[in-house]
Amino acid sequence: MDFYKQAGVEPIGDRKRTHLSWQITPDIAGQMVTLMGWVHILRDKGRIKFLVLRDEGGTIQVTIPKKKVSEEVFETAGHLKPETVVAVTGEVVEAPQAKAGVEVIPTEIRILNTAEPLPIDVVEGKVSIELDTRLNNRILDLRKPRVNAIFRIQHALVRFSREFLEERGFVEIHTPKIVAEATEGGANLFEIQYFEKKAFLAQSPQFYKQLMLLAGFGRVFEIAPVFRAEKHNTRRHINEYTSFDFEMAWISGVEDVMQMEEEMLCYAFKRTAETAARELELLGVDLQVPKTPFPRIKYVEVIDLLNAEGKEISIHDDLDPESERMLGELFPEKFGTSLVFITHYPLELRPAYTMPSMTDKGMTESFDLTYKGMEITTGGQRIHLHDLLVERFRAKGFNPDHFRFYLDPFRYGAPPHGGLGLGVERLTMQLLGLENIREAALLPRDRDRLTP
Ligand code: AMO
Repeated sequence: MDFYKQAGVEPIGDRKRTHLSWQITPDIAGQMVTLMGWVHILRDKGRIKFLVLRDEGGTIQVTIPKKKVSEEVFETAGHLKPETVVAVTGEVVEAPQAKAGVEVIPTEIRILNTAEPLPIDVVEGKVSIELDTRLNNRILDLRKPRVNAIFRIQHALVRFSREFLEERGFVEIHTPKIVAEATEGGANLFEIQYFEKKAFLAQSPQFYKQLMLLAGFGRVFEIAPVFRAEKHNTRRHINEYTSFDFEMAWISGVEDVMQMEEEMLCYAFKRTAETAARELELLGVDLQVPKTPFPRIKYVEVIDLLNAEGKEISIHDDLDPESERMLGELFPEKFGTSLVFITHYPLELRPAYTMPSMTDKGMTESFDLTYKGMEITTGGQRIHLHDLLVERFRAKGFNPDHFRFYLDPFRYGAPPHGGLGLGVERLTMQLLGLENIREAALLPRDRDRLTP
């Protein structure tokens, strides 16, 4: 059975892609090239047809004038539809009127696969559609060059952050996501049935990344999904997100962790600006490399700042979305930058494993990094002293016996350490100025969404 014939298409055969669309430039005029991709835009002017071919690198114009191409090519071109999958072989010809200054005149167009009429447009800017409709059709939505670019930029941010840590001796680890206990408090845990037992989806690699320092790794990092059963749909919460965590031993204090993060982000921003320049331009983002050190401000001072602006909030409260929005305006005025560390959170607002402050009574050696008014990182120095750790678990109302797997190793010599957790989608969202975190998640999971 010839599946290809039955589907009305052709196999790729021995054709090999020679170029990506962005590599078709005037200096290769006269060369024969083979491109593979999708029919992005089609314009039929009768005796001449234009097609814009889209591939991973962007788009390029293919021009099909009846009098310059074979009958077969002209006829095949007549069968093309939006999103038909094609292999086009042809000559690169200078064309000052085309966007790239060149176009391709085909000697062969091979239809590799057909596409049915589309539920949403892949060409942007024709009609604006609701995010929900876009997410329902996410695979097609991701084909849009601007949407695709978001994830290429995210890739660069993660790639260079990882590269930075690797060069500083951090070891990449992979810890279980099926766990026995909450790390961050019980409020937003997903419970699962684990054979005869109750288990949970990990909210964070917190306990295990710390334990790996007790296991002798010195510095570790993990980039992996974590799960939060946030009940409400907000523009900055999803129920599964990618947590970028690192943890380092032998620190003299939380300052070492903050310094590592600011240097990592500067490096990642700089290298992303260099390697994802085309994608950033497509999204109209001028990525400036921030200056180090990022400003540091204590939580108590943040509360004063907000109170002075008329916001009713006390040191015992978490920052609500309005406070964050206000800080998004106040910080650039005060510090001239939108990346600001907030430090010394009160004990009651931080998890049991956070090191209490020796200098600021009732506070902790912890921080959040805020970016354009949104928390993108939480971190801190951890308690490495067994008895203090147990005391803090009790103070938070936990039964230490349930946490023996975590607490016991601290009896046998734990190094001083600290670390952080950075939300990859939040970083991407803030860097690109996206309205909703779902735009920075390939396939977001929220209260109402479990597919695609
Ligand atoms: P925390 O709970 O503050 O800290 O989470 C760390 C970072 O993860 C991101 N984040 C989220 N992103 C999307 N959707 C959510 N529902 C969501 N919840 C959190 C934010 C946040 O700053 N174990 C600690 C980290 C540490 O101290 O190492 C923790 O998980 O960007």
